[in-house]
Amino acid sequence: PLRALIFDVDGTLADTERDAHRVAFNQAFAAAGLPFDWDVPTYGRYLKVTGGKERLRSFLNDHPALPQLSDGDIARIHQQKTAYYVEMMQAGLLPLRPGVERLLNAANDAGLTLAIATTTTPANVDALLKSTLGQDGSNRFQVIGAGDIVPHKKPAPDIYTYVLRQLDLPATDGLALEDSENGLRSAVSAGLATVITQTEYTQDQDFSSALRVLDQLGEPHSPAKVLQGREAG
Ligand code: XBP
Ligand code: MG
Repeated sequence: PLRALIFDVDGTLADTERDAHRVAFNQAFAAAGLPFDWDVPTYGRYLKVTGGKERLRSFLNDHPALPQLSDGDIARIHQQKTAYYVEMMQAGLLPLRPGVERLLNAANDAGLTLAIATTTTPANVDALLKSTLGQDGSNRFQVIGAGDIVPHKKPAPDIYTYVLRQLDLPATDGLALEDSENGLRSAVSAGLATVITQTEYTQDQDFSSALRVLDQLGEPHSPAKVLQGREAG
């Protein structure tokens, strides 16, 4: 039976990548005096690498003419990036995606357990949940699996396996909500059925192993849907 919903954060709970994570990285690069930044398409390409520190390392590996950084430098720049990201969340400008809060409430009313499985740094999750769901936003989730607590980030199954173990549930009792192919591969490898809500960055990815692929969780008659319907003619 279905007992738990396990949510990814970035791209699933909120559209954080383009206008928050990417911008925070660029602020941290500028503050460190680094001679590069990430435009929207470049960031999209490097989203294939999950984890902010891992993403920066991969970018530098691909650009040998740029100044190369030690692991310590990357960790410091990434800490600064996290601080900028948390500031952005505290400013409260980034909403949850359409329908997310309604689904959280409905799941809660139905007696389902809520949990989080994400690659992102815990401070980022906490700041997003506080700014969108209120001071006790994090308490709505029984388990929050985030960041470096497991050895291998998505698409490895580790973070979902960790969360299931903490919940003491078999994968057949859970449903994962994801926005990306890396996230889908992680959840499916852990044995979870997965619903995808696509984003601008992930809409062309391979979701053939998903239970369902949706453009969003919003109300069937939400303005966005109506407008899309009109565009489609
Ligand atoms: C999210 C990520 C993260 C964020 C940045 O993937 O890949 O790297 O972009 O977070 P998912 P940090 O949605 O699949 O969990 O900079 O804190 O690593
Ligand atoms: Mg995601």
